[in-house]
Amino acid sequence: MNHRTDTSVTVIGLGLMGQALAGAFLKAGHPTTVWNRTASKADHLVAAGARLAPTVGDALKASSLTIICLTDYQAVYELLGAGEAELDGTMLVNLTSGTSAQARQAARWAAQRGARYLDGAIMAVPPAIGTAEAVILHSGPQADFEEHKPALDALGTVTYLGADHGLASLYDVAGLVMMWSILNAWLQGTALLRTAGVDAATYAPFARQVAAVVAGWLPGYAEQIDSGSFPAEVSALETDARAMEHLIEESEAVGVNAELPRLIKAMADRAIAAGHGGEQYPVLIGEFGRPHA
Ligand code: FVH
Repeated sequence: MNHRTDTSVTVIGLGLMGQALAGAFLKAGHPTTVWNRTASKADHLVAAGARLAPTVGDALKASSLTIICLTDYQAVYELLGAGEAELDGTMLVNLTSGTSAQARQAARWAAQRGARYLDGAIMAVPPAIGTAEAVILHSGPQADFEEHKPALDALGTVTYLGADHGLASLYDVAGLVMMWSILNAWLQGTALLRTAGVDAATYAPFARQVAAVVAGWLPGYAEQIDSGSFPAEVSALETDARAMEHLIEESEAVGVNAELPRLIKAMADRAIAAGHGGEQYPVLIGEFGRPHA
């Protein structure tokens, strides 16, 4: 990664993630100021060269760029909304996890106080911070992102998503649903195979192969969704639904949990009832794109 090391940076919030963020800035050579409610969490960072600000207000004044990473947005308001935190003229990058609505609200809140604001989402665990493996998403004014990207690069693979402050949080949850869906599907398959004495390690390479094949379908399926046309080029939804029934029957017969298979089939059944049985699987976007009554 290409780092410019002269930018002074403040990190507010030294939980597991904030400590990793501050550590990465220090490692890249940035003069780094830190602040945390529980000051002792800064000890090893101070030993590594960080400056511990006596107050959050001092921390905000110390640098041209402030990263904040707290438990949630409520904590951000509690901390930065307190009298001593002067936000006017600061550049805030909020890497606290939340929803898109919370991010947009925080952007308005910051603007009312004269701060420049980028929202962000971290798709990595603390040990990955500072490596290319750490994907860090940003949204908000592009000029602010471009100006501070050389410093933000110290944290990992930083990506700009667009001016809408909510985008980073939306991509974050979109990534989470991919992660949990893949893991849940693998766990369902593992539970089924264990009833026949096949262990998880034996199934894992096969599951990985299936996941890779399905991932390869995504660009073509995305074209169908974006065009709103779902011709059954390889399989119709009603054919898939029959296989879903096998999955439910098998799960019940061998005594494993059938909740996930039933949910999958219920969504397909609704689309079929609405007349989409002859179309291809991505037609289910209609079911995902609205609340379940
Ligand atoms: N850790 C991870 O793997 C994930 C990866 C994906 C993104 N997250 C998000 O990062 C945010 C912080 O997570 P964390 O792991 O650092 O969390 P903690 O170790 O629990 O640290 C929480 C920090 O927040 C401070 N804090 C909480 N409430 C307040 C408050 N009212 N005023 C001031 N500071 C507050 C807390 O301070 P202290 O307890 O040490 O005094 C910690 O610094 C989070 O959004 C994850 O979803 C991490």
